Amino acid sequence: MSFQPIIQRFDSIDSTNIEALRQAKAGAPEGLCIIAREQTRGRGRLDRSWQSPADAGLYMSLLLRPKFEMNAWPLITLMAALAVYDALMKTCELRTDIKWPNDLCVNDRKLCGILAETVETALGTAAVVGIGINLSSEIVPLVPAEATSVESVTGRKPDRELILHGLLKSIAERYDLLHSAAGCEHIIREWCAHSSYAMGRRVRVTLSDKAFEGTTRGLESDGALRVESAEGRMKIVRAGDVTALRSTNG
Ligand code: BT5
Repeated sequence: MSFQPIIQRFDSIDSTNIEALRQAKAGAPEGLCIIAREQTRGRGRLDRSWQSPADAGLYMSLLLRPKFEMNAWPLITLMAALAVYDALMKTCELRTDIKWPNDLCVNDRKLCGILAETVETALGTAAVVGIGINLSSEIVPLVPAEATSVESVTGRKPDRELILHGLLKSIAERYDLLHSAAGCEHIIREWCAHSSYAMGRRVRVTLSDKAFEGTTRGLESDGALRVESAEGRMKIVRAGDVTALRSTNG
C-alpha cells in the first residue's frame, strides 16, 4: 500500500500545494512530493497566506490517492499533524502540541501549519497535503506575533533534510494504518494523546459568521471537534479556528 516518495525540488515557487494540485490533475502518481526553498504565494486555509521566506522553513506538499472511504478523508490532516509531531520529536527532540485542526504549537505559539486539499482528477479524487514548518529563528520577525520556529524553541538550527525524511517515513506508516480496519480509531486515539486541546480545554471557537466559547470534549469519528458550550450543549465543529482561553479546567 505504501507510496514511494518522488521528490521534486524548486528554489522558488508560488505554492507547493498549487504545484502538487496542478501535477495531480495532469496524472502525477501518489508519492509526488514538491519541496521549495521559498514560496511567493504560500497559502493557508480560506485563502489566508503562509509566510514562506527563503531557506527559513520547510515547505512541502505530498500527493496522495487514498483508497479509503470518504468519511476518513478529514483524518488526513490529523494524520499529517501526528507525522510532524513524530518527525520533530525524533530529529529535534522537540515535543509539540497539536492544535485542532491543523497547527503544531509550542507554548501555544504556532510553528507548523497544515493545509490538506482535495482535487478531482482523471485517476480519481486526490489529496494534497501541504506542510509548512518554521525552522530558522530568522523567520520569527516575518510571521505573526503568536508564531515561533524550531530553532527559537530548541536553540539549535534544525536539519531540514532530516526532518523531511522523518516526516515522509512517518506519513507513510500512518497512511498505511489509515487504510486498515481499525485505522481511523487509531489515528483519533493517537491525536487525542498528543493534543492538549482534545479534552477539557477552555476554548473560543470562531466560525465564518459567529463565535462561541466552551470546553473541548474529544473528537468525533471523522475528526470533528466536540465542544460543550457554557449552556451544556454539545457542538460539533468541522471547520473554524480554535483559540485557547486561560483556564484549562473544565
Ligand atoms: C495553515 O493555515 O496553517 C496552513 C499552512 C500551510 C502551509 C503549507 S507550506 C507548504 C504548502 N504550500 C502552501 O501554499 N501551503 C502549504 P491557517 O490555519 O489558515 O493559518 C494561516 C494563518 O497563520 C495566517 O493567517 C497567519 O495568521 C498565520 N501565519 C502565516 N504564516 C505563518 C508562519 N510562517 N508561521 C506561523 N503562522 C503563520
